[in-house]
Amino acid sequence: MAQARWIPAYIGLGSNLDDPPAQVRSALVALSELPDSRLVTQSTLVRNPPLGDVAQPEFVNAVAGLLTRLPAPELLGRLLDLEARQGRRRDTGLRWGARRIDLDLLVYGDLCLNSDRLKLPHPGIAARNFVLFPLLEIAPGLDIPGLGPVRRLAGAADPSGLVPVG
Ligand code: A4P
Ligand code: MG
Repeated sequence: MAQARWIPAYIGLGSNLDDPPAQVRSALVALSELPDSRLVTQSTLVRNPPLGDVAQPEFVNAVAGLLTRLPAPELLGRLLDLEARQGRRRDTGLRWGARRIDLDLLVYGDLCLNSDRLKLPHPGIAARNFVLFPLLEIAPGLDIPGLGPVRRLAGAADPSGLVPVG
């Protein structure tokens, strides 16, 4: 059920399969249609190399800022539902193919949680330039609970490798 208060929430979007810019844009449209929520702002899309040891195509990432009256677990449930709806395709007609979109709940107001199902703020933020610089773009005054000002975190990160999608 919707809460009485609007909470600022930030969502990280990532795709590296099946026309990533189009995947990210269509997820942004889906975010704009969430119930009891308003999509307030969205960052530039950035191409960037994959983080981690797995050999895989480059990613396109972005961050969106919402105001929402959905409780955090319900918002997460909606994001997982959008991933499932958008993120699978029939490749052989029998099998479901790879996920095309990753939606992470980065920050939800000043909430800090550490359950398996929902960790807040998202544990990857401080180590991910493809999250920090888009966040800095849309919310330069943001103070990430437990981590500090996004301006300081981005100041310590390396923006090389992030290429705006034209
Ligand atoms: N979960 C807990 N907390 C959260 C939260 N704050 N937001 C749980 C979202 N989900 C959260 O997620 C698995 C479970 O995490 C969910 O069921 C939820 O209950 P998932 O998205 O299905 O799993 P995943 O994508 O394999 O894990 P994760 O941690 O999202 O993957 P990563 O670490 O994001 O790795 N390189 C670049 N350049 N850009 C990328 O976007 N992404 C990955 C994916 C690797 N390298 C990348 C990028
Ligand atoms: Mg994820």
